[in-house]
Amino acid sequence: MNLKELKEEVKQALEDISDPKYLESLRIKYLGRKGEVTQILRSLSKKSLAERKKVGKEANQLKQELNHLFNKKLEELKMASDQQVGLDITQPGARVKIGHLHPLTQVENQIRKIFQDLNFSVLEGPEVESSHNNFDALNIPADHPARDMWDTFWLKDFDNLLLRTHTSPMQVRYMRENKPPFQIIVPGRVFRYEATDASHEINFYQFEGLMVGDDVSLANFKYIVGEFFKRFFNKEVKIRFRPSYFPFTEPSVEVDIQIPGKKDWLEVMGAGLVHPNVLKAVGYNPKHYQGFAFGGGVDRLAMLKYGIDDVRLFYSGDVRFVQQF
Ligand code: FA5
Repeated sequence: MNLKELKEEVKQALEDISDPKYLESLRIKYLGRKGEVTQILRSLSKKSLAERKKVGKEANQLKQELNHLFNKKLEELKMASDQQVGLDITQPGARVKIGHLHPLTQVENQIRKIFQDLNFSVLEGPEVESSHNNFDALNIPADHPARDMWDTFWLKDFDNLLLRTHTSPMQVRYMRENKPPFQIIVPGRVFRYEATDASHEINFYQFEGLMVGDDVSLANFKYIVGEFFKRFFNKEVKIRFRPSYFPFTEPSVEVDIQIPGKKDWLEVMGAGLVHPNVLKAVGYNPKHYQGFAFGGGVDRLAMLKYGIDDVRLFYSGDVRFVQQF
């Protein structure tokens, strides 16, 4: 039988096959160690050089072609049997679960981005602070009743070290090292030694803002917070300033917002013009510089954005909760 006839014979045989086992026996018959094509290639050694060249090339080609035909047929048979057991190989694969950012991280990233777009620099500060930066330099001396506003975790065995109760000490750190004009934002974790409830945690996240220059005013602050909330909630939010008290700002305000379609006003941040005593404590001349500062709660904004009624859910470690974001 010549090579051409052999090829036709195999092609014919393959057409009628439906059993993979039989396919394999056929493959062995032609391409196995003692198979017909293998035999032809083996027998070449006894042939003349010219014939060896010619037949050898053709036989090798045939071997490749047949290999291809057998593989193709095997694929076909596999697919047919998959379909029989109801397997749809065109169905998209099951989605592999990979982790994602915690909702608080997502909200903090959004806050960073919005302020960066408004030309603020983003900085971070240490969670362990000196009582000087957390209180004294912010115009809250040791015997000041306002210290009660921030129940404090003190570090055992370390005099005057504490877990920062707010991000405001970064105002002090930054101003000591830099000269105005500047505008910064400092997101970060803070700690308070207080009982928890639906809107209070013992550790939570704040973002501090500080803008100081020659004549920075509350009007500038009003514009910046307006822009911030509009971009954060993606709609025109109503804003209200209420007189308040913080030792490190004068005047001081609470910022309330009202989301369209909602009745209640919600308190979201404290703010004010930086107190002259704070400017003096960092070596600025209050006659030359003034500015505004604000501190907002990341958790509270995340609650408003997603309609969550208990801050403690963020820290519950319950994947059924975090998976929803
Ligand atoms: C402060 O911490 C001031 N440092 C803010 C400030 C900065 C005022 C700069 C003026 C100038 P207050 O204690 O009100 O203020 O906290 C600010 C925000 O943090 C609150 O509006 C609220 O959104 C959030 N917050 C306060 N306590 C908690 C808590 N226990 N759990 C979750 N969020 C809280």
